[in-house]
Amino acid sequence: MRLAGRALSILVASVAAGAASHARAEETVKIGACLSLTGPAAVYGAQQKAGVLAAVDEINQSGLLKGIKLQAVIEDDASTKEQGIAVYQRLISRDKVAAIIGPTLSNTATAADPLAQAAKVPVVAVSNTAPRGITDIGDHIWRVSLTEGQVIPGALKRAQAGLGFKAAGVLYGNDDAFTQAGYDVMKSALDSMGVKILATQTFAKPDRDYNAQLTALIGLKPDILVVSALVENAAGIVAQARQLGWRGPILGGNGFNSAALIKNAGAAAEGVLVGTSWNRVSTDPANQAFLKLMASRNFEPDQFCAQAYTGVLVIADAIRMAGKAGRGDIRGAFSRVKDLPTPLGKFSFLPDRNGSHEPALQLVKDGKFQIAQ
Ligand code: 1QQ
Repeated sequence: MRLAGRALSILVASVAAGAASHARAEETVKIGACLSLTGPAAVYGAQQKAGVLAAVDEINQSGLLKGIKLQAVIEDDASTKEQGIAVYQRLISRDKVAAIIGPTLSNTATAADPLAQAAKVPVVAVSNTAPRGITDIGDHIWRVSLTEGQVIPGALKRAQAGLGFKAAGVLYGNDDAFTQAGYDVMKSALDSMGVKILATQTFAKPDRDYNAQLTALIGLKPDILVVSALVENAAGIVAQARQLGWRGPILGGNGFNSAALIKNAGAAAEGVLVGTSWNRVSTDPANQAFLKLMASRNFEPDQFCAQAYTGVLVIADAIRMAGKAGRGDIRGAFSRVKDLPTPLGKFSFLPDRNGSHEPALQLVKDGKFQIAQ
């Protein structure tokens, strides 16, 4: 009996193995994600991690890539250039990833992306918004996130149509690639709109007291404060401006696009305006499906989650079109990604490897980001 039972189980096993050999062997393809999970950009990184994992699970379950299964390799760049470089080295040489998503900050990307370019590993930036110094690193660096240049001028114009401001006070971080680039965009947009910049003040990332700068700006009686800052600084700036009696509008750049701004600034955040790449209330089926997916995972997504999710979708679409997942295959298929349905809208790359879709303007109202209609 025991022998017969054993023989039977061997027979069953060999039949199963025979059946499996007819199917295509499943290949696992590693997608690296270099995200800020600690340090000042950690609130963005947590959202990005959730978006990457949701997209990888969804694609694997859908069978879209036939015999290919995606595996996310997520590493923490600690919001610094140094860690970003170390993470890229590991992803490229140790993990041999087929593509990299990230890094979270433009500042880190300027240091890490050249390694991927040199190793011919395709990168999809999902949150870098500095207009220059990212995709122009080389032909392996692509970007899903709209730049400040694609979002801020439109946001300022829409805000001005509603508020009619004529004079601005400007405040920006002068020690970060993104906050500096955001400032450049804000200045040229205000100049071209004929809005007078009464004064410009700066701060650095470690600063927590902005009273001197804000007092100087508010004293000049601008109609609006325009601020380029990462979220940790942004919340403090907004709160301190209100404490100093500022009742007017504040318009922020991409760094403001986090619920952490509202959580940390509290009621002071009411009325803050932010340009965004993600229209959270879009009724587009791809956005509704994304919202449903994240709700099923008990996760409240923000723009960074939607962008990271989209980054994985873009890589999967390239693999689907190429029918294989080598670094060169993925890189070669990016230019064929056209009108891909995503939570950000129908997504295509521009010839300069930057993304293209509709931005929106949002306003903090009743403790939440609301799309300004
Ligand atoms: C950048 C950004 C940050 C505000 C978000 C990650 O846009 O560094 O480019």
